[in-house]
Amino acid sequence: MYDKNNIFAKILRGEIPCKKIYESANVLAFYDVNPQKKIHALVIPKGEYMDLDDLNSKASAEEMVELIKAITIVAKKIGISDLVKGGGYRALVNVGENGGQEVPHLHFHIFGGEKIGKMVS
Ligand code: DGP
Repeated sequence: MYDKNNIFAKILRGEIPCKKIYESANVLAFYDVNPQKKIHALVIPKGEYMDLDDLNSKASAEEMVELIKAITIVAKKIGISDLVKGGGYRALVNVGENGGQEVPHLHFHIFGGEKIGKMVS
């Protein structure tokens, strides 16, 4: 069951501040409070989805498309998407305990601004 008191639900309700990068009808993107790389952003759906499976079974096609599109919009906005200018980034989702998910609201991590290194460590 979705936990309405998770930290991202609080950010979405405006109860906790965030450094906002981008917002649309169904998506919010902001900087990670504990960056793991030089640039570390998070892209989340506004809908109450715990993980990818939850999104897949409950979200509209419009919400899904908007979420995926937001990754590229955000990467462009924070200046890490232009490959000619040395950009490039990694987008990833942690799912569940084995996947290392800590916050139970679906989120895409976007890492960039430097070489991101090994895919899995
Ligand atoms: P994950 O391990 O995939 O669930 O990643 C959760 C991320 O959320 C982690 O990188 C730290 C970030 N985070 C946790 N609390 C906050 C917060 O209050 N604000 C922001 N901006 N990020 C947070």
